[in-house]
Amino acid sequence: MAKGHHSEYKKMIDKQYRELLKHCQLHLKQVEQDLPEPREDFHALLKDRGISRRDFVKWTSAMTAALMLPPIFRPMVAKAAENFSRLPVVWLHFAECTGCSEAFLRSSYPNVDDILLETISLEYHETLMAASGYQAEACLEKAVKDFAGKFICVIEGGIPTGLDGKYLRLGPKGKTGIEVAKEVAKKAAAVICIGTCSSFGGVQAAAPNPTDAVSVKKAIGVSTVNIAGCPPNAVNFTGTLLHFLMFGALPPVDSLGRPIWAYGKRIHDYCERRPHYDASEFVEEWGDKGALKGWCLYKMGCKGPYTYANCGKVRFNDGVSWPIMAGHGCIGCTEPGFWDTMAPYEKPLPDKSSGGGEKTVDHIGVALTGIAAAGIAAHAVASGIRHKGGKE
Ligand code: FSX
Ligand code: SF4
Ligand code: F3S
Repeated sequence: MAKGHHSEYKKMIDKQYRELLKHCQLHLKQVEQDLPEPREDFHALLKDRGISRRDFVKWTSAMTAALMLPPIFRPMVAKAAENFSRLPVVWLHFAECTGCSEAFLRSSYPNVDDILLETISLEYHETLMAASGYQAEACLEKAVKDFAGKFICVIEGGIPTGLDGKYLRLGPKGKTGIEVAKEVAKKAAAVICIGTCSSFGGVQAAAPNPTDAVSVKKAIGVSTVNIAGCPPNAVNFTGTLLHFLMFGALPPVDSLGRPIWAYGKRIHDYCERRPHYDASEFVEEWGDKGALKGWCLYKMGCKGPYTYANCGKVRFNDGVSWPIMAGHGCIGCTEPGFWDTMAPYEKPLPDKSSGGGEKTVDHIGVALTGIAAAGIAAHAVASGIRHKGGKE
């Protein structure tokens, strides 16, 4: 690009970010007016858990970068975090292993993301709340009524649709998963699917899928933002909620409903073993010389070239590690139908093209989702709240 064009382009992008920043500032003010007072003093809680001011600043920088925002947004991320506990959330469980909730809520060394999730205004969460039976149902009805149009409906688990949904019944009246999901989702500001089960069906939808389990979108026909992964990364969930608090809109998504800021690139694109892939240095057997040297796991079945997610960038457990760093290939857990399509997990997928190598994997990766550019496009702010109920 010629220099003149380059600076014109930069000016245009800077202007867009400045406008976005203004929108964000106004929106956060609105949040402070519209939503209930924070239930927790966030900074007191951080102090109590041994997180210093410096750690928090470091976290805001990392989260701003993870959200693909320039550093001028750092104070806004901090402000959204302080207001996190204002956001009313109703968290539903359907067919799944509850690993998503477990992964988020049982960290032994809580980091800022864990603490955020702890402060969240959980109006209803079956596995955490003390109430059960009629009392639990009354809690759910009250939350949906009190916060109608304002709460976020988070759904964990796929929805069985066989026998009219009767494989999954909940509560004292024995409502089906389909009925509960429909009732709650239609009153929510937005529906976020947490994990691959609610996003795409997940393990219970794997062949032979005896209960005809499907994604929330397919079961009840609403548009959802899908935080895929089995389990997903807490950063991708907190980041998506922070985005909602900052801009009043959920982030733009790819063709599978996954936020572009988190799922816009492949595991293969962020992988620290990638130079070894490019140099054709592969682990050939568990524990061999290549394994000790951290070579590429493609021949041991790594599905990183077919999988869209930021695991290598944000890692898990406060950035400690992630599957490939720990020595096993990616099994593709953020992709629809991965239990069937990515198996066997320790063997490469059959190469259907004659080309082989990077050309093939790039081609397959792009064909899977057909996603486009990131950057400012990952934040284009639509008017009002996106992804709100309604058929697509
Ligand atoms: Fe599914 Fe989450 Fe995997 Fe488990 O609930 S995404 S089976 S980690 O728990 O939904
Ligand atoms: Fe990393 Fe897997 Fe790609 Fe190898 S194939 S570079 S291990 S993502
Ligand atoms: Fe899942 Fe692969 Fe990340 S298995 S956790 S998408 S590295």
